[in-house]
Amino acid sequence: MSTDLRIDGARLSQRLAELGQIGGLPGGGNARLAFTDEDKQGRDLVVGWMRELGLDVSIDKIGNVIGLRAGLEAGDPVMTGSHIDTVRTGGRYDGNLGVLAGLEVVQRLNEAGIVTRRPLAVAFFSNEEGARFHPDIMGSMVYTGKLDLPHAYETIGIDGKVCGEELQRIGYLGPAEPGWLKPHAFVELHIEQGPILEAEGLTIGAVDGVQGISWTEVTIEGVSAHAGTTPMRLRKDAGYAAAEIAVFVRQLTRELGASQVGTVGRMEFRPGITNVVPNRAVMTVDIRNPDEAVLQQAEARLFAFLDQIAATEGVKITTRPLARTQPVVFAPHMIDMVSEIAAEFGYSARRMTSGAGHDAQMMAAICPTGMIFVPSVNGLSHNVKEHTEPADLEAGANILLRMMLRLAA
Ligand code: HGY
Ligand code: MN
Ligand code: MN
Repeated sequence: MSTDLRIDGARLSQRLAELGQIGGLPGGGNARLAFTDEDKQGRDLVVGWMRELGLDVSIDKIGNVIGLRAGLEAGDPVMTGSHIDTVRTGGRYDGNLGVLAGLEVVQRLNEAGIVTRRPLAVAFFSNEEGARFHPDIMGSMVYTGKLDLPHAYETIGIDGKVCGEELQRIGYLGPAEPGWLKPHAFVELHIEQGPILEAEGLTIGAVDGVQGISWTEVTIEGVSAHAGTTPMRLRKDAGYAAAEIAVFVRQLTRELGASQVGTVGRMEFRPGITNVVPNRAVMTVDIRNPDEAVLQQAEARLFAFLDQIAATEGVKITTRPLARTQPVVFAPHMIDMVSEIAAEFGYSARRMTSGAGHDAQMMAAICPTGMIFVPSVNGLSHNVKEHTEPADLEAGANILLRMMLRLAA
């Protein structure tokens, strides 16, 4: 079996460009929020490619799609995959690269007439981003039994739609039981979405794990009042309390050290009128840390501050957990294999932990899992300017090809 097989980089970039046209945004990105018409169109395109490549396509009850390629023997497949749903300001590589590189691996093996001992599988998981229906990595959480179907189906989106109904509407509420297929191993190729590889002039990240993630929605209720006549000491200003919380989140990252990150991604005031003190604010807090104990400390500090600001500002604060995952460490032999194969190709590489969440962090609970990172230009992602150089795309996909061959031998 020729081990120096390489992928066709131009074809991979061509598929990325074609998928990127669906929900295409000015500036080069794409918006395909989970279970929207754009998501359906993207799914239809990728499923069409899967079928063209001779894969046996299965769709499960949360819309996860798996394309199976028979091996010489039956048994658990070597699986690769990621997601093709995006955030509203998504780039064309986040998630899409991992799925389309998997298809490129299949096409190269088809062309080379290579059939691996173990079966292979290329998957895309539903709603990895959680940008419309919380939590994120929903499809792979259901797949690995971390979230039950009824709970996923009844989730209400930021647009008021019901998750299960939208999945049904786009025609991807499939018959297969989520998790019916247990992989022998899972490998995900993904862009780094941060600045490290580029800053160090490296091509490949051998990912050792994923940091813990905690998302909370905070609702603050005060009293709307006239902006001119109401003395400051009498105000119950939901907007001001929200602003204090956002400043606290930033302060928390300064106090808890370099690996603590905190983001207030959404903050909405009601009634939202210049001369009316806001009586309602809804905001989200995303805090992450590779160390579970420190992440719990950050959560405890946040909730203590919410109590404190509620008391000092005379407002009512309620919270709703949107997502919570613990830090995950990948299988050492999978991490080492990425480094070894990078060295075989002569690609510069380093070990690193993922700042972003990925489906791989769920798959690590059911099979040996690894991730391959390639650089993001200017460290940008979740931004239409997201870009990875073709040579780096090719390098990552070449490692994926060889790693799947090695795992499936
Ligand atoms: O939020 C994340 O880390 C991922 O992009 N869903
Ligand atoms: Mn992603
Ligand atoms: Mn993302």
